[in-house]
Amino acid sequence: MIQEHVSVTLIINKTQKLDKLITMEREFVMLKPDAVQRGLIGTLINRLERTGLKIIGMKFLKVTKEMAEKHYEVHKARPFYAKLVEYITSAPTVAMVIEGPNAVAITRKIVGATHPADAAPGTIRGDFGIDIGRNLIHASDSVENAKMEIGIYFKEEELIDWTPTLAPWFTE
Ligand code: IDP
Ligand code: MG
Repeated sequence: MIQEHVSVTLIINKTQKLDKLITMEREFVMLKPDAVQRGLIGTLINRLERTGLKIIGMKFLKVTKEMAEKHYEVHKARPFYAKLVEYITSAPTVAMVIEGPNAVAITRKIVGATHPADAAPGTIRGDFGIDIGRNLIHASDSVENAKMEIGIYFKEEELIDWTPTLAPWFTE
């Protein structure tokens, strides 16, 4: 009886550890040219930063046509594709990699729906946008796509492994 109890406890502990491992994610975020032109870099980064998700990479860059075509390849056949590439390459951007538990879902929630008119108040697109073609920010929609997009904009050695001192106040 005691033996059974011990093994059940062990299984639960293993499952909990596994959960933590599975949910630790990397998310790719880009502040688009309209966000930079409108002077919103600090404001928008603050919204992501204050969640407790950890920034592990950041750069200010003008996206090249080649980068944009790779990034938005999935939208190649869409009618808005050419304008999307023109928009994302039109002025500097801020590219970021953000890490933490459920980083993709949490970031996408803060970013809001694609069209600012559908985006909830309190989200970045809901609070700062009006036009789907000027929706301020990109965030990958899955861990897999985040990995691919991070690879377009960052070398692995540009991502910093660090421990925020407040980490225990954000996660158990
Ligand atoms: P997401 O950015 O919310 O993930 P996606 O459907 O992946 O949305 O579209 C990528 C980007 O393409 C959007 O953020 C927006 O900039 C642009 N886009 C999407 N649909 C339209 C459209 O109907 N007209 C103009 N631009 C669009
Ligand atoms: Mg998308």
